[in-house]
Amino acid sequence: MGADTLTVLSTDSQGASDSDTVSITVATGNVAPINSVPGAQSAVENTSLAISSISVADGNGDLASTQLSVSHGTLTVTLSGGATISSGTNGSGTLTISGSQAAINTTLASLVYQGNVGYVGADTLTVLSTDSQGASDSDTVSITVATGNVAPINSVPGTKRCRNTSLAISSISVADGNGDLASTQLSVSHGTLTVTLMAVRPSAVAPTAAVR
Ligand SMILES: [Ca+2]
Ligand SMILES: [Ca+2]
Repeated sequence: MGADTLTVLSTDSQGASDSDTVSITVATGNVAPINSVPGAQSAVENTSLAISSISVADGNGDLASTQLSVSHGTLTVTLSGGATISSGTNGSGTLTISGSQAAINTTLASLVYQGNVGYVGADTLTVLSTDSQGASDSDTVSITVATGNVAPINSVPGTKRCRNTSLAISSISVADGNGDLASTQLSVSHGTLTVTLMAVRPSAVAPTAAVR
């Protein structure tokens, strides 16, 4: 690529001649944009996740837009450098960022994903970049949305009565919705508590407690 010159030299049988030149400019051929995307992402239910490492480059500098879309959440960017949302809506499941390559990349660096309310499972972020001549590159980023934390819930019986005798209280249990129960503390003010330690199921503790 670059400049070239075509020279035309015509000569007759007596040596008279004419020479002319034609300037030729060889332009760069179009190349498609190339996305750079991160590996699989892990999100938590009802919690936003910044995904800042997406960028795009076009070898001949004519990037036009980058479309982002997910199926089970919303995408939000902060527009900068003159970038605009040319299609879709900021804060929705799909949006297209248009502008210069620098503006698109600065805007992409601000991307935040959040799964739909209560959504737990797999999602896919699709990144589709297109240049002014219609060449494009499409990549995907896997997102796994895990269950958010929920507090343990105790189950306890109603009022218990006893007098100078031990009392078995066998109907206390506890459950944690996302299975990360760590401990259960039991206490009384005017007696003692005794439990028999045993193999414990992850979601339920059923001690034998006695108040004396
Ligand atoms: Ca191009
Ligand atoms: Ca929990």
